[in-house]
Amino acid sequence: MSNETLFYVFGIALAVSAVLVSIAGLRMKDFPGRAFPVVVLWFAILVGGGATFAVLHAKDEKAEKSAELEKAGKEIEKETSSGPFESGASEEAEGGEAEEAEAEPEAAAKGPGGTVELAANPTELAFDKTELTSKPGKVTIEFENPSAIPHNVAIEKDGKELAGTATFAEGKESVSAELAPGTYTFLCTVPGHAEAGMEGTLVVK
Ligand SMILES: [Cu+2]
Repeated sequence: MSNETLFYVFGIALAVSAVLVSIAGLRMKDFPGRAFPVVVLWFAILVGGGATFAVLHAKDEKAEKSAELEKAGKEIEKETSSGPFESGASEEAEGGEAEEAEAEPEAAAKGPGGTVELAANPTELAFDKTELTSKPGKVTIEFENPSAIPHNVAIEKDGKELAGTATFAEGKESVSAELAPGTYTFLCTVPGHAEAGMEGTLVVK
């Protein structure tokens, strides 16, 4: 039986007893008389029991509420922490270098394109080149990272990433983009790497 039910049982018993005692008092001349201590004890038990279970019931409700609150809090936490961590570091790294050609990449990306090779330094935060050149069209950077430090290479125009490889260590990956004539930036977007020197200019002409 729950504390709530017991509270009601004691409450109802108390009310019924009160009615019975008052009826008995009206009907019987010398009530409570010798039964007085018993009546007092009976009421003390009922009142004490009712009060006890009222308190216990209030505690139950409190516990239920805090459990609900905790659950709600956890759900909120889940929602707020589900977004992937994104660093704005790569955007800051972009200087004012790439402001020459304003051509729309898709409109004027016609051309043979080209493939260029790029590698990360095996031990330092650097690429082996700081400038890459290609014909307009589909430009592919074949990127090799011999280092145990994870790197990637992304192509940016005016601080906006156009394409990029995954971040990986000790491997080879390539990235392609349809590029119109202009000056682009290639960089490693791992926080701090472009600032340390993993950044260069990709000239398409
Ligand atoms: Cu890097």
